[in-house]
Amino acid sequence: MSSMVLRYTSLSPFSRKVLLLAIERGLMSRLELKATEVGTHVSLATPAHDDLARCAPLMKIPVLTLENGTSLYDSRVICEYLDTRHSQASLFPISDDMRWIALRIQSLADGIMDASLLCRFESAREESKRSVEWIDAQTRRILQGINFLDKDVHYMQEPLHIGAISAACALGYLDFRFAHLNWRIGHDALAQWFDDFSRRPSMQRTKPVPIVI
Ligand SMILES: N[C@@H](CCC(=O)N[C@@H](CS)C(=O)NCC(=O)O)C(=O)O
Repeated sequence: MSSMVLRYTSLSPFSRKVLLLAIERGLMSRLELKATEVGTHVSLATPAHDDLARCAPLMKIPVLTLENGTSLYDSRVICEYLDTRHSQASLFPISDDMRWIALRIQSLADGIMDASLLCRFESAREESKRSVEWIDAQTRRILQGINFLDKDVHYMQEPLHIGAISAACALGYLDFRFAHLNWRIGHDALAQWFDDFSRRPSMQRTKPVPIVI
């Protein structure tokens, strides 16, 4: 059987969202994984990036190329598509109330990841060019986002949905790159939820591991 190609990186929280969904719904054997480095630390002028640009003009990962050659982005679209490719319970709730809550949690978690990546990119700039105000503004978004996720935690219990998956990716990324923010302080319910959620085999399998050079 031909497979779908997922361009991703193992440290990307948005790629992790897609991988979590694929593992949770038994789709991994249908994905061919193609590691594609992006970010300020890599030049975008390589053949791999020309290849990425041909299927995704914004040159961000994850990107999913289907068997018929169509490429899908971003992670929200890919997750929603993959959710149509299994026969287990959908990860996008259909009951009105829960659907909008799950999608809202996904948006908030994605926003926390966006703000975190912006912080990382800015922090990687030379000190003389770096804007502390910009980093502070993104950090404020992250912290306010965590406050709201903590209030929404009762919506993140079973059955599993895309909001919970996204929130886990955002918190996992904060643990990985922003440990100094100590997001658990003052957010006991969220911290407990995340510790329980992190025991899932899908979370263990996709845990980011720092690259030692
Ligand atoms: N909204 C996008 C965000 C994807 C994103 O920001 N991916 C990062 C890696 S985690 C990336 O490719 N960054 C490269 C860049 O911004 O140049 C999604 O949900 O997939």
